[in-house]
Amino acid sequence: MSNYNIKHFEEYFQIYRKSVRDPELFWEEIAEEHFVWRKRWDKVLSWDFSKPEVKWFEGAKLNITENCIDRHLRTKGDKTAILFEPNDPNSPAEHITYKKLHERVCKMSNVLRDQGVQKGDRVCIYLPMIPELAIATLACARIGAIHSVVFAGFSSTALATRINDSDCKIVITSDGSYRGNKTIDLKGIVDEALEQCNGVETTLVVNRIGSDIAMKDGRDKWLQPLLDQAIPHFEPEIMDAEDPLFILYTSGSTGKPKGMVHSTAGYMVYAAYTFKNIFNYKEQDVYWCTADIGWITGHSYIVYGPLANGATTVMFEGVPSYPDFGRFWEIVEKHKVTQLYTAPTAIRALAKENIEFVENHDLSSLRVLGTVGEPINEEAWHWYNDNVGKKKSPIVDTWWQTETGGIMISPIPFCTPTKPTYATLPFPGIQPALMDENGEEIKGNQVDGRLCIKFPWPSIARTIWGDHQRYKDTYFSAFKDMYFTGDGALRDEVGYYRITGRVDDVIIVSGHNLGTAPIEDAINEHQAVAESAIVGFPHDIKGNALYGYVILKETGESRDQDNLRKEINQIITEHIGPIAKLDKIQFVSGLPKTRSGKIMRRILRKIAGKDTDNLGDTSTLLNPEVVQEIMDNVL
Ligand code: 7RM
Repeated sequence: MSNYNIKHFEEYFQIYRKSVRDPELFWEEIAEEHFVWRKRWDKVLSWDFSKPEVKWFEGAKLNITENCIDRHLRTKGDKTAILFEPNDPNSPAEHITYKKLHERVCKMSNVLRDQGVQKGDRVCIYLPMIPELAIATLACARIGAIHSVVFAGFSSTALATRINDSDCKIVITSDGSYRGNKTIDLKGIVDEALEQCNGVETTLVVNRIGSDIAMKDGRDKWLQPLLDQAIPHFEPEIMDAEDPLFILYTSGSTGKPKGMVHSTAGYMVYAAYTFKNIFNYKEQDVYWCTADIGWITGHSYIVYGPLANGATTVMFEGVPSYPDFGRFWEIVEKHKVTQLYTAPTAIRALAKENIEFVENHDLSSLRVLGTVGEPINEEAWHWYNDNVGKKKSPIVDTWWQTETGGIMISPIPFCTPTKPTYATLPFPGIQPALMDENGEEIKGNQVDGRLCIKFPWPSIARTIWGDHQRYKDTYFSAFKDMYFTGDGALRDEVGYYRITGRVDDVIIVSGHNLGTAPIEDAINEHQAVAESAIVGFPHDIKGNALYGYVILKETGESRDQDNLRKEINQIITEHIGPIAKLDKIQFVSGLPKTRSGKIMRRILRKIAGKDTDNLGDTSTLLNPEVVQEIMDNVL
């Protein structure tokens, strides 16, 4: 029995049981049969969640790009690896074959090496969804540098924080980016960020939009002339299994973003294995994940997972609404996309539009549909299933996190019967547990609790860059010997999981994780603001939108409230990005607080969501009178 290709529901259970009975044997067989290694491992797994420390395939040597590119050259050199669909529907799509990808990654590797980038150095990549983004990412991996891709929608302050946190010495960016019919001045944002980043010696600039930008002498270099002179060969750096492959930042509920560190071998094995099975990948497929490579979904399921399988992976530069809301369906038809992996927020936005946008296109190539990023509501699930999948394409509702590196709970298409809003069953090798508030595991079915994972899997993040203590505190302290996900979940009568959402202070807006703390920090910088609290409330399209409660320093002063609201959102845009803007801002005289001084967000959430019939336990409140005031003035 091949563990690598799960074909029937029965087989899933057999493989799952084996993966729990003997995880080391299970992962060893997969690692052995499906990858190229320069040296075999000495030990499959060593771990201790109390430290916490996890090591997979220790002693092995490899380069992930050899697995994602070189080994396909002989048999699939002329196959399209990356299919680039530009923002402008009238510009031609670009088919980058495995041969061409190899050449471009090697050239980029040579450029980076010439710029002094060594093994272990951190490289910040701040690029739109153009081929150079994937190529730069892979080039870092090829030379053994640690990439830190920052989503190109983040503000200059957010970018600077991330560059400084991991001490990047080089930034790869572009003059600008296209977004629908607008352009964004990316280089301007980088220039602003770099005023706060002393460690950056070089920026390499892709010419994407041909805008007239300032180039700082000695620091800024156009990338293309350097690539033109580079040779198309680069011997991959031989890495240890546990060498860091990349850092990717994710918001926390407190303080600065967490730079999650992923390792090389375990990450590769897990991303490849999950991709193969969860997307039912077959040789002729054209697979499309609509995420940005700036998020973990793009890392694992646009770049590494698909390429490790020799797949054709679509990279889309644009947005679902440009030139109109038929764009996704036009792309599916044009490239005969077989797998479409997107987010509930996109599905909801598209479902709101005229159904003709969908019906005008031939979607018969689609075989598997996927969703990720937040819980999918029943209505969106059915819309996707009925109108896009025509009730024939299974929907894989994939639950996972930046920290987990790969999909953890998901149906396997044509194998696991799906159920709307349920991520269903753990992937082989994943051992979930539901925990109660006293730290006890809740056994049996038809229960709910906090979702933890009991046993390590190959792609678990190894640490938070520069702050191992925070890694321990955040994920391994709430429950003994368990990885705590921060999510709540329920398990139905047959053992299927449904993820109910975050139990901490991270709010997911349009699929983007936003910590409340950094937003509050930004608002509090406004000179008129004394204190603030942000909560999420349900929103038809975004899933959640942000509701801010703001205490002003001087009460009674007749300030223009609408103007203040604008200024507050302006500050948020500058500090974090437009994605974190508040939909509603209510000025209040106080915030409900516990005696220990913690804001009771639970109450604020209920008020913002207009769900105030039962506010729950308010006995620990220091100032109950403020609750009534807030309710009376709710927006
Ligand atoms: C892949 C990704 C992680 C958080 C996670 C959940 C939520 C993700 C689902 C989901 C319900 C899903 N990484 N989440 N997928 N909730 N069903 N299928 O999104 O680090 O950016 O976010 O997203 O709360 O903890 S992430």
